[in-house]
Formats: sequence, structure tokens, C-alpha cells
Amino acid sequence: MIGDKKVLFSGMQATGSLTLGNYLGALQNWVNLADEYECFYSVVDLHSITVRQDPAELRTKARNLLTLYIAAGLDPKKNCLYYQSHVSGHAELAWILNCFTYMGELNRMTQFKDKSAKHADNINAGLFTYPVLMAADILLYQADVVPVGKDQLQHLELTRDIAQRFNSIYGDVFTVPEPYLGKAGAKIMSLQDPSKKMSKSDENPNASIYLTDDTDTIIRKFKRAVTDSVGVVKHSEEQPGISNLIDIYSACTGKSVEEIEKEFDGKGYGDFKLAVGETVADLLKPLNERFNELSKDKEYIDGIIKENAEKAQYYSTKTLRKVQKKVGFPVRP
Ligand code: ATP
Ligand code: LTN
Repeated sequence: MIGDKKVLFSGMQATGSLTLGNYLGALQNWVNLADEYECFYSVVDLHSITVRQDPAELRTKARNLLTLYIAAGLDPKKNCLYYQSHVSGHAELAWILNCFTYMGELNRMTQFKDKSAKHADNINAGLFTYPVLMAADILLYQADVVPVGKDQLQHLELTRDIAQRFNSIYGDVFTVPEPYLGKAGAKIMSLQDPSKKMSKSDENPNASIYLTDDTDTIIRKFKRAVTDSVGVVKHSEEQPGISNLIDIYSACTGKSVEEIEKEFDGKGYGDFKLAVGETVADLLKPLNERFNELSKDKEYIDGIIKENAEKAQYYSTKTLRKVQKKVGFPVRP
């Protein structure tokens, strides 16, 4: 707890341009949580280097992500938005927690298996201990809740195990976090292969809508979206492409699936795709404008980065000192 509020922690990697999936599945839902929770949202750049990065590109992407957090509506006065690398406690706690995590546990992590298959030439120890750093992120702020997608639940479960193990040895040190499953999180699928999720690391740019795409690009990508030959706008298992477009339209407009099916009853896919494209473009336009405006204001963004890193440093140090004392490190004179 911070004051009378529960603590919420989440983070995103700056490893690509954010997609509509990231926005509808995560960012959009984060915006209204600050009244209820003390929120920390990190740009997890320490995690990013588990995969080889171009330094200049990583720096730009990390800054763009932080700017996008604000453009999407996260008020930096109410939410702590910061770079993980600016708060040294993340790496320090991760080291300690590494000594309380078993190889067997990490071996079972599906993300490690997937990523090491994908980056077979660079299976580094950081990729293996990635979930321990994630546990450190969360436990450092004594987070009560962590909003994440389903793909991260296994890491959160490990975080809980590590926290409980540590607490059982040293007493009540860490809050054991719960996953935060807000309103049924939309899972947005690829526009080119609706059996795969829309992902920022997809090699085909037509598969994803990027938050920075302009109106024409968005409409063009929706026109090209893979559908079927049924010809009816209906949410069904046989029509995964159309179902995905319905989900997107529903998430953007708040309309129910039934309302949408009714709205497009008797209309062709062309009309429907155009409507979805225009709706998404309208949704992203103000976000884009705000992003461009904010990007020009270097001083403002720099100020936020400094101020919020200090806030994160303050809370994280409290936990870190407690942990260091518990495990037996000498107290600082
Ligand atoms: P990568 O392609 O690099 O693995 P990603 O696009 O899958 O990245 P993450 O950085 O893993 O995105 O996730 C950031 C957040 O966005 C997570 O909370 C995740 O659950 C959510 N998210 C990612 N993709 C989607 C999607 N297609 N639909 C809904 N939510 C998503
Ligand atoms: N592993 C997460 C990003 C992440 C995270 C966190 C999410 C790193 N640390 C702490 C929630 C809490 C991902 O790849 N989406």
C-alpha cells in the first residue's frame, strides 16, 4: 500500500512500434486505473537487451514508448512512468532473487523456450533469467496487482512463488501480487493470419496496425485483411478474420457483437472493412497528434523522466534496503 491505495505495476518492452493489439489489450485499459491504484508503468529496457539491440534505435524506441504512454492518456503526475534502467534497484534485487530461483523453474518457462528457438544464435543467460528480473520489477514496489496478458501469467505465477519462498524464510518481506484481469481483455489477432496474435515483432507490416500509422495506411491494411468467402458479417469460429475485425470494431466503439452484426446485415465485407478502418483511424488520430506534439517538447518529457525516476527510486530503495538487511548484507553506516 502507498497511502490508502493498493499498488499496481506493469511494463512494456521497447522492442518495436506498439500495435493496435498493445493499445486495445493493455494501454487503453491502464488509463483509468490511477484513481484506484498507485500506478507504476515502466519502460523495461533492461529486458530489451536479452535480444540484441541497436543502441541508438533502442534509445529512440524507449523514449517513444514513454511518450506514447503519456499520449495515450496516462497522466505523469498520477502515474509513475519511468525507464527501468534509471532505477538501479531492479538489477540489484534481480541478483538477490536469482539466488532464490531454481534452474528447473526457469527451464519450464514457455517464453524462454520460444525465444531461444527464435534467437538460436544468442541464447544468453539474461534470456534465461528474464522472469527473475520481471519478478524483481514487481516485488520492488510491493505491487498488489499486475495487469498483464495471458502470455505473461506463467511469469507472474513464478513471481508469486519466489515471493512466498522468500517470505517463508525471512518473514513478511514481499507483497504477493495478483494478476489484474480488468474488463475482458481484447485479444487482437494478426490481419494477415487470424490464428496468430497481432504482434509488434511480426515481420509482415501488413499484419499489424501500428499506433503511428496514418489514416491511409490504416485503411489500406484493413482493406487487405484476410477474411473468407462466406460473405456475411458474423462472429463465428469458421470466420476468424471477420470475427477479429468485429472484435476490433467492438473494442473501439463499445458496441456489442450483436449490434455490429445487425449494423452490417446485408452489407459486404468491403463496406465493413472500410468502417473498421475509418473507426480505428479516428481513434488513433488524436493519439498520434498528441504524440507528435509531445515529442517536440524535449524539456517537458525530460522533466517527467527525471521526476518519475526519483519517485520510483524512492519506493524501490525502501524495499531493497529491507531485503538487503534480511539476507545479511552489512547495514550502511
Ligand atoms: P513482441 O512481439 O515483442 O513479443 P507483443 O506485441 O506481443 O511484443 P508485449 O510487449 O509482449 O507485446 O506486450 C505488451 C502488452 O500488450 C502485454 O500486456 C500484452 O498482453 C499486450 N498485448 C500484446 N499483443 C496483444 C494483442 N494482440 N492483443 C491484446 N493484447 C496484446
Ligand atoms: N515481460 C513483459 C514485460 C514486463 C512486465 C514486467 C510486465 C517486464 N516486467 C513487470 C508486467 C510486470 C512482456 O513481455 N510483456
